[in-house]
Amino acid sequence: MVKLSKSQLVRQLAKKSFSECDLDKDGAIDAKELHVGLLLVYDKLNKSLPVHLQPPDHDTVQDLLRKYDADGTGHLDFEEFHECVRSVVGLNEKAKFTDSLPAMVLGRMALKMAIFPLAAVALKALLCQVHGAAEKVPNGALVFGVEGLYKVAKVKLQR
Ligand SMILES: [Ca+2]
Repeated sequence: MVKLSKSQLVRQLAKKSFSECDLDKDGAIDAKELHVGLLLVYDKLNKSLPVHLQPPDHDTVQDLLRKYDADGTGHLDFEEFHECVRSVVGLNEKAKFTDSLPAMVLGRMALKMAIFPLAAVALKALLCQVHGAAEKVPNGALVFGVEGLYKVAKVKLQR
């Protein structure tokens, strides 16, 4: 079997996604097609990852399209789409890695793995001061509780 380099793999992935996204088969990806394609990617990631990534909204997709639409046609041809995919997976030297999906996933995982347990420990220390029984509450339950509170707070903030 021929071993493909990372960029060759990404090019293959981009080719496959391109034909999947190009719903009207006109050989270009417009804003609507790009949005549908990205929602599918995020849906797949959210199903297989222990964290939730916020899928891009309409404005983010418009920005993305403008950024990679090198010739200003209002849609992406395959080469433009390929550049876009390379950025999304963190392979594009011209784009910031922090904007890529792996960076986002790592960021969210780090948040889940570090921030929530830390908050849970702080909460437990606080509860123990107020009420000794908190000592018996398992840390896992507190992490779960803190994460739940965080989600509720985030939903409220977004409104
Ligand atoms: Ca199209």
